[in-house]
Amino acid sequence: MTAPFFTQKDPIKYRKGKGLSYRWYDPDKVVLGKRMEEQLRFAVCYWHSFTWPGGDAFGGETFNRPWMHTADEMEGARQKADVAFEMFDLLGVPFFAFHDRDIAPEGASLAESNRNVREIGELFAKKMEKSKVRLLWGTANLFSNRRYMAGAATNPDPEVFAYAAAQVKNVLDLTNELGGANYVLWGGREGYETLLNTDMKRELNQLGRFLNMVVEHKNKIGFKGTILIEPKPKEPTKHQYDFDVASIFGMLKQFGLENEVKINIEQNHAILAGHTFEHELALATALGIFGSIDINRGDYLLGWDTDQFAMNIPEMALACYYIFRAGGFTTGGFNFDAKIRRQSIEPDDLLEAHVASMDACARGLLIAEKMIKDATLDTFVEDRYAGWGGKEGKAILAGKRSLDDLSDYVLKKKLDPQPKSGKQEYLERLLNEYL
Ligand code: XUL
Ligand code: CO
Repeated sequence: MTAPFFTQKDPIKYRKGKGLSYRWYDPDKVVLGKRMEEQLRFAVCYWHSFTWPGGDAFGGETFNRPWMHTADEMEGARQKADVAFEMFDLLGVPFFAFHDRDIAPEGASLAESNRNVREIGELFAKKMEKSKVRLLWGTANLFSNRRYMAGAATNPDPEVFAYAAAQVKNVLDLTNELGGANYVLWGGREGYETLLNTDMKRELNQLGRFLNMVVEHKNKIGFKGTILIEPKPKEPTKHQYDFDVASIFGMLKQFGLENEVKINIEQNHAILAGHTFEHELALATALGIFGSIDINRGDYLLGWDTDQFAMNIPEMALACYYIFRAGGFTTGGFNFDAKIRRQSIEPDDLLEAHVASMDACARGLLIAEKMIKDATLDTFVEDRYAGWGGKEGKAILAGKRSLDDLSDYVLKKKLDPQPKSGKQEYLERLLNEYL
């Protein structure tokens, strides 16, 4: 018996109770027209919290979780589910997210692996009857097994493509049955290690076909959730095709999927792509393909995906500003794709991490609310483009002016447009006032 695993016994509440409490995350507080819980839609991720053993490139397991050392792996998977639901209920989070291989061991054949995933899926369904936690998204792990070393959908071998498709079918069906709000595709190894052995045109077409098959299956089974793609520029491969929001948008257009698929943006991946988190958020909302986020933080001094719990309040404020000024989430949410450090070996460190990061996000939301309500920033940006609301500006955008027309216009009016200050330092001071 693994549960109770945590020393914390009482559900964690806003500024109440013994032990841990939320200082800022008040689920019932109405922010920008909705309860905080409904705005932020927090999800615990199964993989980092319960399946990652604490290893790094130089050393193995540090956590010694009991469910990772059972003689019967399925017994371990059931114990892990007990602990996961214990944590969901202690935190009071509204959602969780999983990969097929985090929740159940891979079997000797796909049929056995599918059965293992389904058995744990049934256990989830039973536990969800007693818990308020819902499924934010499911996904298939198409990157750990060696069969996927050269990619899943972009593999040179169509049998690997078929295997990946079969795995996705099983998890998409399960996600649908569990009432999941989304299904995520992260192209773990959809990229290349060396161009010397790679036919990029072929691989991109394979990826396009795969994505279309996922959407076709979603429609066939009547899945009401959103299909999301998660960009990441590199790691594990040298170059990944789903590099960032801009390149995914191009791909979706190419494959005719721009109205079918949305994006799950991860903070750490944005940084690896050389962008800020808010750049990716602002672009996705501008293009109408914003779906959800994986919330964590990278280390600005390290060039890899450290997946630390997000704690930086100014960063969360800006992220929330761009998410909520565009209306916030529909099916998406804040998924904690974050892991505690490998020295954080006490069970309650998992709770501390989530509580601290939920508070940081809640503070970010409260700051964003001030920024949105006050609207000084928005008004400044609107004024900056005010000229486009005039007769000529409108005519240009409506396609009613040619280069000839504009040349005549400038010459006739003797135009000599004067530059205006971009006021960056004023805007940065303004931002600091809200914090
Ligand atoms: C990997 C990553 C994934 C996806 C889901 O960097 O972020 O865990 O979130 O496969
Ligand atoms: Co992620």
